[in-house]
Amino acid sequence: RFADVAQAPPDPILGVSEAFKRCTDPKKLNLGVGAYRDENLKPMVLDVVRKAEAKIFAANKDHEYLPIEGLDTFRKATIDLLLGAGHPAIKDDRVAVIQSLSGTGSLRVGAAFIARFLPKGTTVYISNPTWGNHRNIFADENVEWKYYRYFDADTVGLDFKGMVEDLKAAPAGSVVLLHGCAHNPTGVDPTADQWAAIADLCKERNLLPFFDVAYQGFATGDLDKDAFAPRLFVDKGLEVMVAQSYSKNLGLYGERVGAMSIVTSDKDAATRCLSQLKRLARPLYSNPPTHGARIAAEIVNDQELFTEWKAEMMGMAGRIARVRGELQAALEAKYPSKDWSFVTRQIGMFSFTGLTPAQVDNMTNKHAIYMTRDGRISLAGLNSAKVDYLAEAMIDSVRN
Ligand code: PLP
Ligand code: TYF
Repeated sequence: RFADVAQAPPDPILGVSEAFKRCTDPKKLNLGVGAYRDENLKPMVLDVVRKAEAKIFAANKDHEYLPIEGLDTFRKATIDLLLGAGHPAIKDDRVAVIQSLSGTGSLRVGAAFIARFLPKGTTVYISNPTWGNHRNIFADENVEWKYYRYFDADTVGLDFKGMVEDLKAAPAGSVVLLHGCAHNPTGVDPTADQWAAIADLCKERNLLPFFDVAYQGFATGDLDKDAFAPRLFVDKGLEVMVAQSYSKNLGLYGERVGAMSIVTSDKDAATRCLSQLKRLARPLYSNPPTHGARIAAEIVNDQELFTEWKAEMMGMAGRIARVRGELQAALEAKYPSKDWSFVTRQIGMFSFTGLTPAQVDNMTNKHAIYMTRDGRISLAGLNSAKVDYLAEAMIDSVRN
């Protein structure tokens, strides 16, 4: 019965962490997973998270089930964070928000919603490349997906023309998955004007934008600026789906804190959409976890903690920006004839280095630097002390 079950392949990103753990080389460096590390390359718990937890423990709360749709104060905080408190869509009750299992679980509930409530055969267009799990999430819900062009390796920038051509060719009613900010894995986002053009195209072609917001705060360090794209689309009158995650910006990775929202054009539709999101969640996991939602709600709904969070967020984004600058300078000093400017042009946690799979193997096998085979490095896993070592390994790898 079970003897014939085939071995599943490891996750291309989380598998890198497993290999890193097994490695005994003292020089080893994990630039695989997109998880923030402090300057000592240790996982970090934000001070505001500690403070919120102290408040929660002091209040002696119980461990009852949350409602299927999650914690009310969390749901409010999360949509306020996305659209800005007092946004007309929130005031008009046009948003269905369900707390779900972080970004991944929220995307999955969204995929289930697409499978059940959008016309049969609706295709989701995802960027090429994208976070590897996007494909699995839609495929496992039997939702068809196709790539749209996104990254231009020659310019190490956005292939905006290709993206627009592909979206123009998508059948009306298709879903377009967009990274809210800090595109994973490329670190390349559309400009404000390009976002506006994409929004107009979605409107003209009746495409449904589905934002994956996993890095709000990590692009610019500013939570509001990083919500520019979803806010613009909603302000242009588009209905959107949004999956949000607090894994990165609050460092709540293992607590599974996030939400799936649908911004509709009328209140009754939002009420019905929420009822169906709850219906989808019930047989999947029944109701979401409590602790992380309480933490996020405490922080976003409390002026003082919220202000502190913004400062800590700026600190994390600032550290990443600093090591980016240092890495680029080291690469330029050691190999001046090559253009390394992409390192600081890219934003968010990642740099897409252009290293080929064979070069990545050299990084790992010869230099004990762990990264994904698509050539992505997580700058959150780099510190000043390791910059030279990384730069030398990269140059050794591109020269061989
Ligand atoms: N979407 C993108 C683009 C990501 O990089 C990630 C990874 O963190 C997620 C979604 C989901 O992460 P989580 O399920 O931890 O919130
Ligand atoms: O891209 C990353 O590194 C993060 C973390 O299945 C992650 O998004 C990676 C793989 C995965 C879940 C989270």
